[in-house]
Amino acid sequence: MTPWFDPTLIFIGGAWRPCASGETLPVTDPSTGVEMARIARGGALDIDDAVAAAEAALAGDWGVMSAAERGRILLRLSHLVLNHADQLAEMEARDVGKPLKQAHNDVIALARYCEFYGGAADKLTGETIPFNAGFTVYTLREPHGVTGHIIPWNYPMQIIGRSIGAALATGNACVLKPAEEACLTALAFADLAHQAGLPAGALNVVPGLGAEAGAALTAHPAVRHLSFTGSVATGRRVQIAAAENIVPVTLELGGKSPQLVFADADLDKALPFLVNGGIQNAGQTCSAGSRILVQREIHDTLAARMAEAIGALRIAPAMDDADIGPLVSARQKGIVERFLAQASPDQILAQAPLPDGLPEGGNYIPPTLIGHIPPDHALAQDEIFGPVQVLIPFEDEEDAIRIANGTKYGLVASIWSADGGRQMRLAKRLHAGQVFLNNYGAAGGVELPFGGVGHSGHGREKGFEALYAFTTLKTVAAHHG
Ligand code: TXE
Repeated sequence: MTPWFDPTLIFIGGAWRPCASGETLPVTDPSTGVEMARIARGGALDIDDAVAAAEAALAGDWGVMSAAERGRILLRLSHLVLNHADQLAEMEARDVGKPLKQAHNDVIALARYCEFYGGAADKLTGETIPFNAGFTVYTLREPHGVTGHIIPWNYPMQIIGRSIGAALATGNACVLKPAEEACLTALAFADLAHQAGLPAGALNVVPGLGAEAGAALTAHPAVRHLSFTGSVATGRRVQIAAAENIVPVTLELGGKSPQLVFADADLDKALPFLVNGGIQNAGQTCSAGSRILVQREIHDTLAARMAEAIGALRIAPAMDDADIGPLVSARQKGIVERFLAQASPDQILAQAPLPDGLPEGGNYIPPTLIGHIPPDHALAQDEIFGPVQVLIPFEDEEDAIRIANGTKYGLVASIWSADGGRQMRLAKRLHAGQVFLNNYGAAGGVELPFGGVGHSGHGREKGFEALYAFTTLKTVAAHHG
């Protein structure tokens, strides 16, 4: 698969060009370990140019474009994404190792974000405020200006859709720094946005290393909003950089999300969600349901059923479209292997064997269920970001809540139970930005506000909430006597 654009270039001011250093970085196919392309090693000079191009767009056509017209561009972009679905899905599958079907789902989600935010662009309104006699007071929702977007490698298209879609709908001009492991679909998206009629400079894409292009973007004084999805450690750096320039920041930093399974749960319905919540995208999902908390009386039954389901999972290179592909990089594989090494043999409740014939250089990890560990064990506390789940028993509601809320994270959670009262009671008490009752993930729902508490971050993306995050509110008070 050869991209229809030159991936060694960066996209600034509506045009392709080499990065200032002229250097490139390798793109490795995670399924095989073989180099498949090269991308630009953008740096501080390129970020300066990208920010200048974004400022020029705001001072030009983009800055005065009506909300309705911005929406139409996003709707055209949505169609273009769908028209290129097969190419985008294959590009992503080869680039990050996700099974082709999952990559296709990501394309559909990207198109849906463009559709949702395209439709919403001209629906965001201010309000009039009753005030003293002789005054008329109203509010205006205005774009921040230049926005910086730092994107990870696990769901590049979905995260670009939710972040760039909302920022463009509200009239910001964006500088996007994709993850060094996953730049191809970001560049493709910029090209499609250009084809859709997005004015030059409204979206600029600078691939490069986090410590170089990423750090330069977060430190740039003309960037007026930062959105970041990634690790807690880098998120902390991004927030510090934002503090230096006094700009708002949205952080989505992953989690260790619990799924609470009570003895009265419909296990037939729950089982696919319990397993898939942990292994989807080889577990490299911020909202992975990686902690299964189960009421003690059904612990052994659930352990046996999960072991059976995990044992039947198919693992293969991304383009073979099995249940699980490789992890994104040898580095990520190393992180997960180090976690797995902390489990003793009697703590491995289930592990799907890796099939014969997998390419030698691929980053494959067998899906694994771990048990017989205390809730404060590192395997039950830390984000592993691989196809590894832990199973922990609880006694009753109090115990379940104590364990569920007992990590530094709080992104999502689910409750599996037939008792409606219990669902309502516990949904209020869970530390999480989203709670699912007898389901997991709500099929991704682009309409649903998403974000965390605690070390999972702050601010909300997706849905209408994101439009508020990408605007600043101005109050106008007119005294007319
Ligand atoms: O993340 P980083 P990494 C978690 C997951 C994973 C761990 C490490 O647990 O094992 O993070 O992954 C850019 N200034 N998540 O190292 O470093 C970088 O180029 C500005 C959870 O890949 O956070 C990339 O674009 N930017 C997560 C992005 O930050 C910098 C998704 C993410 O990289 C930078 C990914 C810097 N100094 C990993 N350093 C989720 N929430 O879904 C790096 N970057």
